[in-house]
Amino acid sequence: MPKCLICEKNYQPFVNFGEMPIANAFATKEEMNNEYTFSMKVGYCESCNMVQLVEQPDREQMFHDNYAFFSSTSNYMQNHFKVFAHSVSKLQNLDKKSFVVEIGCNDGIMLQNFVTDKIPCLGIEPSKNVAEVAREKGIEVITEFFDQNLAESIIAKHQKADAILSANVMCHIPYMHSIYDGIKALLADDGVFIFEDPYLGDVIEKTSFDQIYDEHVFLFSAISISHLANMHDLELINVEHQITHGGSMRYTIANKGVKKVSENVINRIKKERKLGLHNSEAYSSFANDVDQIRDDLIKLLITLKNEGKKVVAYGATSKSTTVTNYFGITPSLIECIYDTTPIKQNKYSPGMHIPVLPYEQFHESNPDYVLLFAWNHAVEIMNKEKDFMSNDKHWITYIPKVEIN
Ligand code: JHZ
Ligand code: SAH
Repeated sequence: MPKCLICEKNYQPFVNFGEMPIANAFATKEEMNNEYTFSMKVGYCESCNMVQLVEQPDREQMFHDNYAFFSSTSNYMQNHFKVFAHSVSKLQNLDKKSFVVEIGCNDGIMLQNFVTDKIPCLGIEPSKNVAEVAREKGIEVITEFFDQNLAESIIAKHQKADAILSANVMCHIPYMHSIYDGIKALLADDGVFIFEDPYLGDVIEKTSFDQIYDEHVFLFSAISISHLANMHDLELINVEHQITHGGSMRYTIANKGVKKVSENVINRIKKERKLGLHNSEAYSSFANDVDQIRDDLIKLLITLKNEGKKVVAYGATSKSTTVTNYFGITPSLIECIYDTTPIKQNKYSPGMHIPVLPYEQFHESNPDYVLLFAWNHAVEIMNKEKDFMSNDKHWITYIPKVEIN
């Protein structure tokens, strides 16, 4: 039986996706012959309530100098992080004497706002190619993995942080205790650690199984984060639900006893208990629910193929690697995937080898149906394509169930 990454108790997996490739390993023809895979299972620890991947590839397999995800590809997300940054400045009264650290700053989508406002900041970003884009925006970046040792070296060179921020990064890191020890050391007495990640409650309610892939080691809840913070003499003082990435939660953590705990925390934990997230039964039907989506989607794609329809996909997301590989979606069902990210273009999707083509060719391809892999950006994308999609063309979505729009 696997051992919990947080409390070391044994737990049982509740869903098994089989062998999976690295979600962001978009491959050239040569690389396609030598793909790394790992066994992807997810379990729930009854002792500390943490939902987690049983096995995870080494971090260097995922985060390196050719990392394929660039945060700034979505205009909606650019605005989201601008509003996020300004809310932190207001909460902590930040000024030119303050210090902000972001863990996993990627291309600088969040920190660029602090640079504009002349608030001193530092990004930690191990994937060198995306870090370089952040540097071009005038952001100071350390290209290493954050952990307790790195936190100590930041304190020695800079000062304690008034705000430590992180978005869609904490759930990527298996060595949580070293992270929290580092946060505890780096945080000023009245500092805040604010992070957001895809929310377990949304994943269970919507069966958004494609949030599960190599990079996502944990699916957090207020219950599990409150417990983890406590283990490190820290305290969960606020939670705010976000609509980003299909439903996320923003958690605010402070030194224990220093700041008032918001009613939001108590209310959210009550909600989670009502939903049963603290009981293994909540996870018992998940695998069957995923298989129902698989059966419906595959049936639809085969029907469309038999009718001679042209079906393509939109957004070569990390999430789509779970969908295509678990469902067995090959180029015979989906011709290609269109995406705006240059590093993914003219390569093949991990495992199923669906060609990824430049977005510029999407309109001329004249599809009948478009499978929206970037369903979390549905509002932004459907709005952008509304004129093009109006003539007898249809979107297909599959979270929470298969639908033709
Ligand atoms: P998107 C990544 O997940 C990986 P992914 C990571 N593990 C994570 O947690 C989240 O991000 C934060 C393209 N696109 O955001 C760009 C268009 O082509 O759903 C991207 O390749 N046109 C860190 O990969 C993809 O779609 C558009 O108009 O699942 C979107 O990827 C837009 C808006 C996007 O994240
Ligand atoms: N914050 C951005 C980027 C998310 S992508 C956003 O929300 O869009 C996840 C990033 O975390 C990657 O760029 C990856 O290189 C980085 N990362 C992974 N492990 C890390 C660690 N231990 N310390 C700092 N960054 C890490």
